[in-house]
Amino acid sequence: MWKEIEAAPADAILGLTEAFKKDKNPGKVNLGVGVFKDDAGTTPILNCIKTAEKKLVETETTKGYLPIPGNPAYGAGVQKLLFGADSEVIRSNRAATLHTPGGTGALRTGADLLKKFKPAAKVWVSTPTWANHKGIFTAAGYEIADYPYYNAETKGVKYDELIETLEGVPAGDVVLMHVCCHNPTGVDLVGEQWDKVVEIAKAKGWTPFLDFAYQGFGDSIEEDRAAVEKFAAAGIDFVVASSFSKNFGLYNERTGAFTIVTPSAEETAVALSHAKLTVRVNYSNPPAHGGLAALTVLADDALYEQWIDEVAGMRDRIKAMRAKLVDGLVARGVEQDFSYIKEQRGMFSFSGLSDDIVEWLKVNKSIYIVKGGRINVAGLTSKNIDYVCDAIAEALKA
Ligand code: PLP
Ligand code: TYF
Repeated sequence: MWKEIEAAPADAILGLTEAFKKDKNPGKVNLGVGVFKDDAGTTPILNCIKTAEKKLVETETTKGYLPIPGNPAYGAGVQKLLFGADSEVIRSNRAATLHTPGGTGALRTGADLLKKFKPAAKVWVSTPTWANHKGIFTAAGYEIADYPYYNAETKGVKYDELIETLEGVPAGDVVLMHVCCHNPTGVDLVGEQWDKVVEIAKAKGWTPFLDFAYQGFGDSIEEDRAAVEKFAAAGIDFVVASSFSKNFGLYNERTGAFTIVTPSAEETAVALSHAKLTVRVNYSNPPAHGGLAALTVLADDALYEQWIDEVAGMRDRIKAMRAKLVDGLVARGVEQDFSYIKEQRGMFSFSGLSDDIVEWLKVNKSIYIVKGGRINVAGLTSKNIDYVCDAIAEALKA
């Protein structure tokens, strides 16, 4: 049956890694795919996870199926991360959490669940957004609409246009928002800007869908959840897709969570019953290992402290590389102002490099950057930073 069918194009981000692997240049640098790397250029297993995994191996007695929503203790642990341990949402049983295969699994579970009850809803995404957002929601049958977000001139958020658009989103539509460390821009809403968004969501009746893939990569686990707490305090319906790929380094263990918040415990129980049906026909129940490892860390005071330190270590390393990149370009006489890269948050920097420069860097220097100019700052190391700064300086002058 495949004879007549044309091959699909490679994924814009993962395809870049395939090209990188084939490149024979020993000095090649992959600044594409969003994976944390340490200064040695490796994606480490966190020490807290190593310890947790040892514990698991010693204490696990079965590989029997998990319940459809996963281990209830995992859901409780995730809710503490999302809302804080003494949150009203938790006390009132207004949240239900399902262990999902990664943040992607959470997004798709939420997309399918909401589609069932809002078949005509559009999903609104930021311009730009993570490429897979459109793919996931399109696959779930949604029409996609865009809201203004990144301002390439100011390197900030188009706040007034964003607010105007959100004011006009029809009740019942879904609005997908990045809680922190926006992918790909690294530019987030702050403080009162979130209050305004929450106020509009409440007044207009659209459903916030929060994508939370980088908790801890902005300022801290607690500070990065500020927007989630604001939505929770509003007493409205919303959902959250959490990914633990980055902050627990559990990329290939496919560890995430889908959380539903409603105004009452009764509604949440109804929502959960339907979410279970959605999961049952997709992947039936989650893969256990990554979630159990994360739960082991969350449930142990010493491992939790170690995790907080390790997340801070990843965050600080990325911040340090941002500064080295900006200062390195200044030191090479680059006149274009790149200082905004220091202010961007999370793993990514929307560098402002044009697609022509991005292509030039790939062809001439074996430096791989996503089209649109997104740099994975964690791909910079003390070994390759000078090479990258030299190459960008040369490209800008070429
Ligand atoms: N959402 C955003 C914004 C992401 O950047 C990512 C991963 O890069 C995800 C969701 C999905 O994460 P996971 O690998 O856990 O599926
Ligand atoms: O770099 C990014 O934005 C992501 C990374 O299954 C990624 O696309 C790669 C594989 C995957 C999920 C996310």
